[in-house]
Amino acid sequence: MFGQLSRRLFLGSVATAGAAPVLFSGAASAQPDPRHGVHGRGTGTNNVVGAVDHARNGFDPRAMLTDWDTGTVSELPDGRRLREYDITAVDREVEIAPGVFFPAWAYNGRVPGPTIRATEGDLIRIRFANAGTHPHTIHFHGIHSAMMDGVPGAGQVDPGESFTYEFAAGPFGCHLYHCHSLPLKRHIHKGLYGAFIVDPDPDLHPDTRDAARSRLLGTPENAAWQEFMMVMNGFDTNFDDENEFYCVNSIPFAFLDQPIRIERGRPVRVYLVNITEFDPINSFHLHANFFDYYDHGTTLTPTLRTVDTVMQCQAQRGILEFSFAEHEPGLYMFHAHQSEFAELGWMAHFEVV
Ligand SMILES: [Cu+2]
Repeated sequence: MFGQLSRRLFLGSVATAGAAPVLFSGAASAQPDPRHGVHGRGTGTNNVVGAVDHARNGFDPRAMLTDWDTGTVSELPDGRRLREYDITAVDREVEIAPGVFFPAWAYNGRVPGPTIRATEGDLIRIRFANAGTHPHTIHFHGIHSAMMDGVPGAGQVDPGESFTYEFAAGPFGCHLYHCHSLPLKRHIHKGLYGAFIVDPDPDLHPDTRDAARSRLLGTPENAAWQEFMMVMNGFDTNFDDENEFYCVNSIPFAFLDQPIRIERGRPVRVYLVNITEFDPINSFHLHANFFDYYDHGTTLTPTLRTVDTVMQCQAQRGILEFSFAEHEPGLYMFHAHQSEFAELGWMAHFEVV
């Protein structure tokens, strides 16, 4: 079905092909979802038929919204905090859309890899093992020495080998990590990437202490927020250097019919990372509301105020903050504002309750 078709030819063909493993636009026989009107499954909609088996994949895009990995924590002799992680690269088949399997390379078996979350100044120690079939690295976007850069010649790991990366977490912000072996676009697109969040240490930011505490996991100020990790990615399932699917946390439409619940009275913070390969940019557009944006998350005052759309090139990331406190309960869409990406999976709902 996916053979030699480009995604644009593919999109044209499904309208007439009828029985395909994934049906977009019109050919489905399922009943429309009465909760979601035109956006539910059924005739005339943009969606998939059936469901991905998250248990078989071994990861769930919904759990990935909040499954911060704070590592194994201990205290160093000098009083600093040490966070240790074990990350293994594996070859793994992942179901991207119902019945569509992708031969991924994955950190700890998941795409994206674990969301590493630390506090500014913590020592991060990552034991990286390569159980895959190609050389891989972990290249962190952060501050570290040349030896710890995770590129060919500095921390690249052959199959069956291992390497330990070590560096102090910083600067605070919303970052990422990915494999930097060559060819780079294939190693990234195959699934070797993940988010790396560094919370600010409030003691280092006396003038913006309240804002720093609201970002710091474990504080009551942080618990007041509803925080979500969203990694915008895509999948080239026929290896023609174009993506057939676009998503947040790897599964197209994962949050369209099963919206992300928002408690109306609590503010929302989205950690947004774009790792989409092949396309120059991706974007996030929020319906019926506006947000403040912190580019790279490296400031405690917004770099953009009162916007409803932000675009990111590959590896760009940022933090969105918004509130539905003044809104009536209901479904509020968010999606890529490249319409084609939205129709190929990057479309979702918040459900404000
Ligand atoms: Cu790699």
